[in-house]
Formats: sequence, C-alpha cells, structure tokens
Amino acid sequence: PVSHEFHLEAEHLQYKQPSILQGRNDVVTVTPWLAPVVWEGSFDPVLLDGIYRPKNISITATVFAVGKYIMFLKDFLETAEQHFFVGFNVHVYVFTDQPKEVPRVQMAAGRKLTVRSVLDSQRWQEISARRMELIQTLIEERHRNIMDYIFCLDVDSRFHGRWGTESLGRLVAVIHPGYYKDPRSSFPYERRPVSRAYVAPGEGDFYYCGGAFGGLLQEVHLLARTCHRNFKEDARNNIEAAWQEESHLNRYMWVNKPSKVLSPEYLWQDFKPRNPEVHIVRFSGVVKNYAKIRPN
Ligand code: UD2
Repeated sequence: PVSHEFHLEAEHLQYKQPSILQGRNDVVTVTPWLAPVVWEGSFDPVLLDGIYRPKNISITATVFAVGKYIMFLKDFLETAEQHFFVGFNVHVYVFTDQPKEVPRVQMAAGRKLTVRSVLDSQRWQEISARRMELIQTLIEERHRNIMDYIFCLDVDSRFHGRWGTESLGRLVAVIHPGYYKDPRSSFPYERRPVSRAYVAPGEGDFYYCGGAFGGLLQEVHLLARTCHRNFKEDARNNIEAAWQEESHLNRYMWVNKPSKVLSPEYLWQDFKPRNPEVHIVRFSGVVKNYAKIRPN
C-alpha cells in the first residue's frame, strides 16, 4: 500500500534549516496560482529524496527515436543513467522504428528499458505529434498506480545535471528557454481562432516546451488524450497548429494550470549561451542539422 502521509526516510535526516526570509531573489520561485517554479537553490535535494524514498515511487520516461533521430538515443540514455532520478525506480520506454538499433546501455538496479515498435512517417510533424497518442495508449495499458509519475522527453537532448524528485508534481510543465523574457503577445502560440490550440494575444501564462512535460500518470493521460483529440479535430479541419503538439500542450497548460513549473534549467538549448539566472543546466537540446535529420 502506498502511503500519502508525510514521513521522512530516517528520523534524523540531516538537512539545512529552511528559511522563509532568504532564498533566490533574482528569479520568481512561485507562480501567481501558487505553483512552485523550480530553480537551483530553491529546494533541498537531500530533504526531497528523503521524503520520496519511503513512498517507493516509480518514474516512467518516454522517448521517441524515429528515423535518423535514433542517433541521439545513446547519449540520451547514458546521461539519463547519470542524472535522471538516480537511486529511484525508473522505467524508460523507447518508441522507435528500428528496435535493433537501440544501443545497449548499462542500467543500475531498479532501472529498466522497454522498446516499443512504431512506424516511421513521411513528415516530422507527424512523428512529433503522434507522441501524444502513443503516450495516451501506454498509460492506458499500464496499471495506474496513483503514486506513479511519468515524464515525456525529446530524444535529441542530454542530461548534464540532477533531474530528480524536486521535479515531481501532479502536472508538470517546463518553461521554454527561448521566450521566458518575452511578452506573452509574442509567444509562438497557435494564433488562429479556428484551431483547438488557439491562445489569444492577451492570454497565456508562460511558453512551455513540448520537449519535456510530466506528472502523475492519470494527469498526463488526460493531457495526452486531450491534446491528441484536439490535434485530430484540427486535422479534420485541415489545420496543423504552429508547433504541433507543443501548441496543444501550451493551450492545455493555460486552461489546466500546472501544479509545478520547471525553470529553463530543465530544458536549455546547447546553441544558447547560459543566462546568469541559470545556475545549472540539467537537460538540454543538442545542436542538430534539421535538413539532415528530418524526413523532409
Ligand atoms: C520543438 C519541441 C518538440 C516538439 C516540436 C514541435 C522542445 C525542445 N522541442 O522541437 O518537443 O514540440 O517543437 O513539433 O521543446 N522525432 C523523431 N524523429 C523525427 C522527428 C522527431 O523521433 O524524424 C521525435 C524525437 O523524439 C524528437 C521529437 O520528436 O526529439 C521532437 O522533434 P524535433 O526535436 O525535431 O522538434 P523541434 O526541434 O522542432
């Protein structure tokens, strides 16, 4: 049985005294709807791991490596082994059209990998967008333990620093590194009112990235089902949102506020110099040559 009670792993766990006066003062660490925004220095990893360890949680991660994107998988898996929920139960699902090419990566005890076959597609937009449907199906097939979490991640990326229990929440979104200083009117949301991903110029909170999101299985199931349904509805009307499922995700996160927001530390881009407020890059998108790796 899973306990929802707050109790620490060891009664005498040593950690720094919390302060309500001092903390990060160069960034905002809570949204106006009172969801934490996770930045380095805003949490205590020892304390958080101590809270979550007795709960015996498991974390599912999904990653898609279709067509030439298989080349990114090795680095993704190897760096995940070093930084992603180290010491916890982790189950990585790799969706690929080339199961035989999945690299063998040594995994620590409690961690496993499952390969699922998917078809390739002529259009990269379809590969990216179809992920929502496959995530929905995956969650439906699995036993839905209320304390289980899932993160859905882009494969053309690698981990550089801790990504752990501080990121857990009911519904978790990551701030896109490219737009967090911009006014919302210039976010690349879908702007055509006929689309189910539409966000009006005066609306929206942050611009979140499609390359990383997560939360409790049942919450992410609802998100994936809704985004997939809206994507299909758009397709019936001959519309494809500006940034495919990322646009639908942004609409969803505006309507259903995330309970935790991860700062751009959780998805930086390698081509961008690190901004001073970003003390650590935990996960980042690698530089890629779109013309060479996409089907067209
Ligand atoms: C952004 C988002 C991405 C998605 C996309 C819009 C970030 C960092 N990235 O990146 O998540 O929302 O916009 O569609 O927020 N894939 C394959 N094979 C392909 C093409 C794609 O496996 O031929 C998979 C792969 O897991 C990849 C993901 O789809 O990581 C997203 O595709 P992308 O990285 O080409 O999208 P990009 O860079 O435009």
